Amino acid sequence: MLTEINFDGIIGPSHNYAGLSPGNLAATNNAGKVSHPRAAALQGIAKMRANLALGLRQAAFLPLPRPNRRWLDALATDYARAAPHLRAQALSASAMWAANAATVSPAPDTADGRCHLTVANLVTMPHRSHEWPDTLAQLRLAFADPAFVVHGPVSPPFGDEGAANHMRLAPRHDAPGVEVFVYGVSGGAFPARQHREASEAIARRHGTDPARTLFAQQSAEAIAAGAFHNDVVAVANERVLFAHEQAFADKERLYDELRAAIPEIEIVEVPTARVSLADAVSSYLFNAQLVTLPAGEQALVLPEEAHANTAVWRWLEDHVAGNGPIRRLEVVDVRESMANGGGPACLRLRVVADPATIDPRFLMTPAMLDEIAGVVDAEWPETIDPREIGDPGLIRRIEHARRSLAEALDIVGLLDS
Ligand code: SUG
Repeated sequence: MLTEINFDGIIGPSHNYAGLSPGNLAATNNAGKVSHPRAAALQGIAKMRANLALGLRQAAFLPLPRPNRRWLDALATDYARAAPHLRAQALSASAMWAANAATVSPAPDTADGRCHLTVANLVTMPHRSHEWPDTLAQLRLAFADPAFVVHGPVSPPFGDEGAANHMRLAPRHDAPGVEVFVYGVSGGAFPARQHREASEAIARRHGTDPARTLFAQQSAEAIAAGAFHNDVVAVANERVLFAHEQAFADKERLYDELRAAIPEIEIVEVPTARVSLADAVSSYLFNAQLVTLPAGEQALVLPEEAHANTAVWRWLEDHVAGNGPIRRLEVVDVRESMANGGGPACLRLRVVADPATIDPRFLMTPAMLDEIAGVVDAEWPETIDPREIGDPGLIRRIEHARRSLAEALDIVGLLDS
């Protein structure tokens, strides 16, 4: 049976604050701070546990090999000799934000009735541009069943940041849906990371029905306010779109197109008068996971920062007290990821599929999460000070930690070529 499965990126042992993403205000404001990789990974595991406890299907991706020695080799250098900025870019644990791993078009939306995935090229940011080969290897493993088609990246220079700029609305997960590709237009202080050409290429190769494929421009104000991905200002689940008033350049057109395609749609818009763009970005209200619970009602899995913001929490309480479609609020602590601009929704890639078609090594149970937490506890560095990233002892520890986890999950031989 087709169901939503969330694949979270396990937070890697090299998690650190290097300030590598201009336009991502949390990451640039926290540049140089000491990170806590062990606590970070345990927070991510706790979120997965909480989602399992809600009755949701949960899966996970292994952290990628860091530092990325193959990338440095292609640049004719190595970790010991590389310039400091290349070293930081090679070490980033940014693949934890699995919403940027790929764009997924579930089987009911595609011409051939298979679920299509395109790995994101992430070309806008150097530290993210070298994720895709190892991500692709992992996708090919997890989705090897003929129910899936896994595609390579869209050609540069067209930037593609994956599911963070893609929303799917459907009466139910297993029914044909409308896919909304959100792109940015450059020109402001910060880069627009998703290009329309990339989104169009993905829609063509996935074979989505042109009549049920929409392209919407992200508003320039949202990008300027620090919404470097659409999922910082909007999230969709089944028939519900939850968005900030200023998320889109032409919201009336998008809303009209959506209403025409899905008559039962519910658009929950948060007005700027209640929650400013600045509050939306700092609290990550919209970077929540909007999920359907087994009983059929929808819940928001929010970061603690949203709970701590008075204007945001008041709006949420009013919505739940009223007759809105979001019936339940769940708060999770993902502070270490948040400090690099990654909330609960950034940490997961949504796949609508039959769990029986997925490599079982990626599907999480409470016992597997306990095992992963055991490896993290024993092996993940407690802290990383960005000034220490040249320390060979730290690098050995990071590489050993990831290998231990790959062994525990029994995926080592297949991922390390
Ligand atoms: O690409 N941060 C990530 C955060 C990605 C969030 N994902 C979604 N919104 N879906 C980024 O900007 C910071 C790494 C550093 O600076 O050390 C970073 O890459």
